[in-house]
Amino acid sequence: MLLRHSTATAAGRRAFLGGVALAALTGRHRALADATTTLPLPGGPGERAITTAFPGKGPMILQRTRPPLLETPFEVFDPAVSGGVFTPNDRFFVRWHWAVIPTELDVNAFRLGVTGHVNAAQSLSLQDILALPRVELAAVNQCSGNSRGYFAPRVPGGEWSNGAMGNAKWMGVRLRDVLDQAGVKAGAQRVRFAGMDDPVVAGAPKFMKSLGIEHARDGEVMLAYTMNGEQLPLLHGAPLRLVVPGWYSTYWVKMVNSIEVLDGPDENFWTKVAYTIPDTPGATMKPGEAGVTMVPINRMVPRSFVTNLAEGARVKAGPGTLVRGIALGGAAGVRTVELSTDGGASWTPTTLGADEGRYSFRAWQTTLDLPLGDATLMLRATNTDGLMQPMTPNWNPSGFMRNVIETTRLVAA
Ligand SMILES: Nc1nc2c(c(=O)[nH]1)N[C@H]1C(S)=C(S)[C@@H](COP(=O)(O)O)O[C@H]1N2
Ligand SMILES: [Mo]
Repeated sequence: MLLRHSTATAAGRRAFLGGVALAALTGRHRALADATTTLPLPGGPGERAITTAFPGKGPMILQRTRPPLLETPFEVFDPAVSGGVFTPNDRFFVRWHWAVIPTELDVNAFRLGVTGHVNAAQSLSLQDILALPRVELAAVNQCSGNSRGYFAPRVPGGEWSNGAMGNAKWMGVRLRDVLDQAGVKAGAQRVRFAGMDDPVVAGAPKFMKSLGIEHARDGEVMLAYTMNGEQLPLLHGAPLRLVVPGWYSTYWVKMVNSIEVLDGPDENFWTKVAYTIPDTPGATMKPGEAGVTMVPINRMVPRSFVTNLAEGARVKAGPGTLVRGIALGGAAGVRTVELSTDGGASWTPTTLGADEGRYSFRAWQTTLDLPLGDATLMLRATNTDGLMQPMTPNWNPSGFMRNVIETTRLVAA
């Protein structure tokens, strides 16, 4: 039994946030004895174990056990496999920085502190949170380092393939409404979030992230308590996680129990030093280049993927080859997903699927008429801000923000 429901006094509370336990988090994580997968990472080795040992999770690619780093096997993103553009909770990627993660949650004792540059510091119970207006939004949660394994030259970090992303419907409350309970004072600059997880090593910096005050109060940033209509799983940050639509998931702080309003800059390691990118178009620089200005990572950029045909797949020559997949617009909606079979000389628009909201994955599909022989598909998304995927890969020392046009080689026979 993965989630244990314990004493919860109010029915509403039980419905959303029944007491949960996650004993296996610190327990034995074995990879399945034989199951492995091969990720097509340049420079290899691409061999990874498939694990089913994590609570509430189906088969996942094991990148690291403690703290958990689990990648979504790419076939899960195919709309025909997942029944749409939402990533099932039990296949959603998992990433934590520090290994001390609560394995149990006492819903009655939980308090969310709202402190700092406010009129009246708050200590909010889950009841208080559930009493606020409810909002729901579809949004892609993508790790800054998704696809890092494709960086050349290679950079240190989790060597993810393309599965450190997922799309869910998040329900919760507006961060603005929570901040208004405390009353943000004039002169507030940033809002910093910390969760219930802790470093293993004494003195190591606790994971925290902050947002500018305007962003925090934009009415879109939310504290979510459900994910795809289910209680937020502990691995994904129960009881409350920040959802920052259109921004990389480093900002989507899990198990949030502290919100601190700052009247100055955030000097914490995780905002100031870690998670910075070159302040250049596409966050790109040359390996070893000196004097590059670095800024905190921020908005996501458009990406698109073929999900029904793997690299090297054999298809029938002639008309009628169905190609489909998903795209994300990043910090804006998907405007077009175009396909090229001539190395990018000409592009043909594909047909977009239902619009689930601008921060959601968007399905696309088209049919091809391929001549006999090898074919190379290139796929390019443009977002509603006019931002387009680039032809050449970016590079930066942390392996962030990859969004180059993807190619898929096929054999038509
Ligand atoms: N409390 C806490 N929140 C966190 C992190 C963390 O280490 N601790 N990691 C962040 C990063 S870098 C990522 S990629 C996402 C992963 O979210 P997920 O595990 O729900 O997919 O959580 C973010 N929120
Ligand atoms: Mo991340």
